[in-house]
Amino acid sequence: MGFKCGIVGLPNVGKSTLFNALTQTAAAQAANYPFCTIEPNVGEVAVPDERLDRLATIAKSAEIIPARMNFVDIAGLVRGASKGEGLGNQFLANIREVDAIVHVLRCFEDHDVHHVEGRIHPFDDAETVDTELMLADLDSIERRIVPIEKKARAGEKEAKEQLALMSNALDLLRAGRPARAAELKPKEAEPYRQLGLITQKPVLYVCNVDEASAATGNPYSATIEEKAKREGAGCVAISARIEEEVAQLDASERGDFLAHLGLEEPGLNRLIRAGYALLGLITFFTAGPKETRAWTVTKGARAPQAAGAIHTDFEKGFIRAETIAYLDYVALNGEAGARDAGRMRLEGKDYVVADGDVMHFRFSA
Ligand SMILES: Nc1nc2c(ncn2[C@@H]2O[C@H](COP(=O)(O)OP(=O)(O)O)[C@@H](O)[C@H]2O)c(=O)[nH]1
Ligand SMILES: [Mg+2]
Repeated sequence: MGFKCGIVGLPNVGKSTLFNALTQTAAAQAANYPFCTIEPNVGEVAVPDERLDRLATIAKSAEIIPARMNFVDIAGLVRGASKGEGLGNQFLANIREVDAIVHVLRCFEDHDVHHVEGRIHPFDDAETVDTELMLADLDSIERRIVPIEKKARAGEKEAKEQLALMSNALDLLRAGRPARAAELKPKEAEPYRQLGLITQKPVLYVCNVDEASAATGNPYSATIEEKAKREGAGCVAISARIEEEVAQLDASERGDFLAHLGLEEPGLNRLIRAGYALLGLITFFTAGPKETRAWTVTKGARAPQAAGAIHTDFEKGFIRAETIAYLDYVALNGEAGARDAGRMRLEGKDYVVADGDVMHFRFSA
């Protein structure tokens, strides 16, 4: 499965440092589960979820298999990228492929690390990046809209609908607003997404702060947090430097190192979870003696689709899903306890899966 978050930002803000920390951590965990690096700039990471450990203890599982997602280190975003500057065209091709955008902003001062604009100002940096992305979208829509207009004038119904959505995006972009600001009817959401606009993809700001501010953020990151709130975007403050160091430590050394910095867990865990949520993904579990495993579905998925995440046969022959909410499973000490207490539900094909459901599928082969 290929849910991907693309890491973007101006040069020297810490994208590759962050990406390397992410993949090193994943490589360190690779002993536990099958792992692959797809391409040098694409890394697959496990989604940290403490519920897995609790379920595995109760189910006495031999193995734990976490959910996974991908991060892509997308290089080449500079002023003018939308017009092909720097690695412009390749940059645009790479970013069109991802499902969500992780936008890294430099919120640390360090005279040894050159800033492309010569000053630390994450808010302005964000605008510079946003502007490039909006220009790229504007260019793409303006090129594609002409033939659609012709078809719409000729009375083609589908073209008319598409034209309306394109015009909607065009108005926003011309007003300097991202395509994701569109107010859509539910049935328009999917065709709008199909337009493939970069600024329609959900965004998460990552404030790369100095080491001393890793636990609290700093005044720079505060400006971005406010911006994110206004836009309904996600925001995480992190120190890429620290994450790089943490990634190189043994699991046994990590706890002390993090505690010393006032952190409960690596910032990467927060980043990965935020990325997962940004992609609109939720987790359901299967738990048994062999393994406890996290599975991924998009929010709103129904029980047969969840079954299909495990095996297509499960989806085709779906009969019902024995479902226990995570909290019930833990409180009642597992499947037998939950069943006895009447907390195991038999759900049918219209059931919308809830995050944390522990599921067992009945199907006919
Ligand atoms: N002081 C400090 N330097 C950092 C931090 N993150 C990255 N750097 C340095 O900034 C430079 C550029 O980082 P890099 O990850 O290659 O940036 P990219 O161009 O966005 O991929 C490197 O020399 C990093 O060591 C940080 O959190 N603090
Ligand atoms: Mg880089």
